[in-house]
Amino acid sequence: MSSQTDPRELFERFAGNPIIGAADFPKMVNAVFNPGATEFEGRTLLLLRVEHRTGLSSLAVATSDDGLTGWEIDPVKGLEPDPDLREECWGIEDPRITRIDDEYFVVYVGYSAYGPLVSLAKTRDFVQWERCGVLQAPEDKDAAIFPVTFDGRWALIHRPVPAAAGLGAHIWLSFSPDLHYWGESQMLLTARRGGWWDANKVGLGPPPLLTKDGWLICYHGVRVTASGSIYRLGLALLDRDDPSKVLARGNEWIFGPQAPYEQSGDVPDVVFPCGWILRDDGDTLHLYYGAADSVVCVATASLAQLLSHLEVHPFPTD
Ligand code: BMA
Repeated sequence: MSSQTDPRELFERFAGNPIIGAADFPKMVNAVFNPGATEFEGRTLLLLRVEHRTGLSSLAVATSDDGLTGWEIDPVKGLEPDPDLREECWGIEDPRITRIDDEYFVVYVGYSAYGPLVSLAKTRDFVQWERCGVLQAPEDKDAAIFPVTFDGRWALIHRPVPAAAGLGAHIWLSFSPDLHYWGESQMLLTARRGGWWDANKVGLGPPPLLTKDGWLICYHGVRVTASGSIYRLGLALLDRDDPSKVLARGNEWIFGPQAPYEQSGDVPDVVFPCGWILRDDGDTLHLYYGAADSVVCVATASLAQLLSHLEVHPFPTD
């Protein structure tokens, strides 16, 4: 299949994909994928999940002037798992960055011996970190906080997995007065069932993005097939003042594995974004994603086109 993006697609793959791979690291590593993204000191900063040749992951930083080319791996910045913390004894993964003033709130997956969980660390420079502890117990992942509070409460999107088999894994919303104690947990976006592309398992991609129509959500849906899982992306829109209200959700996936670097790798047929950046023109959106759990890629969309897409896709049935 051609790696050229069909002109009818909403996202266009960067011709220079993959933008970062294992060979870009001075030390031998297995794979680099699932990056968080933000702007830092006038440059694009990606917080990369680096999977070492132990199988365990840590977070490293790469920066670029234009967000597409000239990526430089930073020798100092990044976050290592703390060997004294049981909640991340098997590494740290899949960071989502929310910038609030000059502080970056990084929600990441801690891989504990009791399952994956959701942790938070804060930084101002990606060198010094303040760990804020576990936000959600296992099994939970695919989480990010909103950059604003709602009636004085912080809001976290996350994806717990029920212990009972066959119930699906759905996206939840929880609130906190202090980023420490979380409650008021409620279902936000359910995995659909049956033949849908996002049947049985969904999870948040990048942190929610405030737009003129509300909070734009990009989420992954997992389709299980005879030859493995396919991770694709869909869109939804949440109310600006009450993020528990889902205003729209697309029926069709808007991005899926098509290019060779997405279809083959350690885990074939995976596109998995943890970050996106809306550029200064207010419309160009760069989506940063891991492809096939092996490399880091970028794709570009028009925010206006994503919002119009949702307008013509009424809230679906399941
Ligand atoms: C998910 C996460 C991601 C990974 C994806 C595909 O459950 O663990 O880190 O990219 O599976 O393997």
